[in-house]
Amino acid sequence: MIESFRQWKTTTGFALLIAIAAPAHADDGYRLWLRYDPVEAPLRQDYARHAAELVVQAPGASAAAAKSELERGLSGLLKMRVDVRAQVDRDGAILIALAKAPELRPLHLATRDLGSEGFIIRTARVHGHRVTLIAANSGRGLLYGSFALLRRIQTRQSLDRISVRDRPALSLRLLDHWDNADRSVERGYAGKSLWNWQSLPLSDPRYTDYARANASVGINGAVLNNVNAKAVFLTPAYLTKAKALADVFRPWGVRVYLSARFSAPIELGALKTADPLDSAVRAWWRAKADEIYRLIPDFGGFLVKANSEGQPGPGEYGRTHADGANMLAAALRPHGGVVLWRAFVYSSADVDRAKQAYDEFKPLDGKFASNVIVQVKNGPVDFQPREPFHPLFGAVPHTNVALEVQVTKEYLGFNTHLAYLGTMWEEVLRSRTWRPRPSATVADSISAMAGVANTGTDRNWSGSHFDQANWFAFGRLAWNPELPAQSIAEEWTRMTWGNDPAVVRRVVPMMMGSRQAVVDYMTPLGLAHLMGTDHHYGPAPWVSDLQRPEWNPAYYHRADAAGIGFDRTAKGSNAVAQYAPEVARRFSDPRTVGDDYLLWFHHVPWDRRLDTGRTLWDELVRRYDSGVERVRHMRRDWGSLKGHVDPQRFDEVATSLAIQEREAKWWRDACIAYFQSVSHRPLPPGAAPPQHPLPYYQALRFPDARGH
Ligand code: BDP
Repeated sequence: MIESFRQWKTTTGFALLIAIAAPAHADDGYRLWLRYDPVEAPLRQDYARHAAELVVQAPGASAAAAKSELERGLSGLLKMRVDVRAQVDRDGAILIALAKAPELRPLHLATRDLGSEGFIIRTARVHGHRVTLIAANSGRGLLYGSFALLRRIQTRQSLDRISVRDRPALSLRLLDHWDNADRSVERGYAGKSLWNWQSLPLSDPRYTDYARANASVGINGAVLNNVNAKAVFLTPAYLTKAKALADVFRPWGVRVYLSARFSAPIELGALKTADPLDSAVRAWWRAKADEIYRLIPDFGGFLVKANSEGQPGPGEYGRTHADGANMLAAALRPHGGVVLWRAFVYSSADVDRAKQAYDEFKPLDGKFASNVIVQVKNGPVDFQPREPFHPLFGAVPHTNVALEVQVTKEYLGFNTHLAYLGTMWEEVLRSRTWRPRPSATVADSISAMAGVANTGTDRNWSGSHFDQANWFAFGRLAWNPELPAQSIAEEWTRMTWGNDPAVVRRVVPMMMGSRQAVVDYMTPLGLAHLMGTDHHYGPAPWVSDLQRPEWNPAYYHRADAAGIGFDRTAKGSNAVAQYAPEVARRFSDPRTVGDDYLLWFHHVPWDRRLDTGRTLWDELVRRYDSGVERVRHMRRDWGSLKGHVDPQRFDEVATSLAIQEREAKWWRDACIAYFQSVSHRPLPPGAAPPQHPLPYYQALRFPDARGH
């Protein structure tokens, strides 16, 4: 479903830089990657030649937003006020115009394939003058083009003879906020919810800045409330609040969606049932949809978590996910809305939690209405530091599928551990599903991407400066799943930390290796879910006595005297059979599965010799050590940037990295101590011995004991 439509220039296109004075002022990170600090002279004069005036020839709120962002951005970057004119009357103008504008007719632009969000940026002659033209079929396209132009200046790429043609590969690029009415955020590590439900519909300038940030990376929708939904969000009072947000977001191309509680007809409508085939229930949802669209004419639709972790759903009435989703889809259809129906389901009944979503949803392929999108987490379990791709990707060709990823780092060290997730999502998007054709990837099988947001009221929005990169990378990848994670990291670094070559040279490799570091010190070689079961923060591989089997870390690692890992081959749970035969074959064989997923699919004897020449036990210990080692290097590399980065942000990152190093050791030592108690193997020579005996770690409780 993705059209290949790339305009990515490799990083070699970045302009070379001259020495930059060390930034001295304090900075709290509020401006995100939209900092617009002055370009250094003489490059600034060069860019200024391309901004002799700004001419906007397009009506509407999004074109006005584009204009205001360009004025803001250019005045910051170029340290001058840019003249705004009605007509191009000199060389060096920036002209923003709808493709159908009469001025552009002589250019014969081909814009049909740009759709409603794509844009062109190119050098052109208009009224006899040399201009930089941003053209699109809609105001939103112009807005995205304007951000793309600013990004080029922010990353010091040349505007001479520019020729860019771009459009999003996926039509829906959404942030899912797991925000509650009391402003708490489920799995939020950046303060409270951005939405002040108490004072809404009163506005707040931060709502606009949120929408600007999203627009700058192409995010075009926001689900306002938690998937563990409360019916209150569908009451008239809350819909009025949602409308206020929708009104602020609209010029920036961001539509509002709501998580809908499936049992709302009972809770709000006093009906006896929420059975999706009941006519009164259907009428209730129709009336609710009509009411919403009267307030929010471009409302995006509903996100639904049903029959999952205690949420109500059609299963209670003996109906399928398709029955439930289609009922809501019918209510939204007249208004153009969609239903995002989550496939995150599991229960203790199954021998392998990883299998349940596929088992429930695969038979429903072709049964979902055309405005239903089944939203599938990247892996079959739950946002672990590393999982293989979810077997539903590519397996349901007659169903619209969205990829759900978690921007907030619930299982990757919250906001204190630095982990750039661009590499993780690149890995998922590029995974070959072999279905429906051998070359098919996860990216080919999706029409939407949703990211569980990491935003909150912290001044830096995301709880740490580097977590902003994950918001940024999510948007960039949802726009173009083929973008390399490294290029995105470099863009973000230049926009966020500046173009000082010393900074770019250090920060980009730090980011690129950071997620693997977390994998190695938490869950190496395909292990998963070794963390504390309620907070999901610190190590707890010893937990095995919780009431539901799949809540226990021991359920996932299955360590015993013989070995470690979850046998998902035909001899075990046979989860491998859910993949295409080519993939299943590779995953089934411990010699071909690869280190990354070894213990995800296999129970491996401790003394089995791996490709590396080491035994499994020795390799495991080595991975834990190397995770800690990488963090140590990140700290050192960051430390070398003192004076190259403003002091406040420098110190904050340095403090987080110190926490991360301490906690990486905590993870390593606790896991090794535990696995050693099971395997009874000696530590390999050179390995760091755990600092404490096992009972010490087992007694640690988060968060009070985090300062160990
Ligand atoms: C789990 C989270 C839980 C969410 C659930 C979900 O721990 O808070 O409600 O995912 O995705 O990872 O619904």
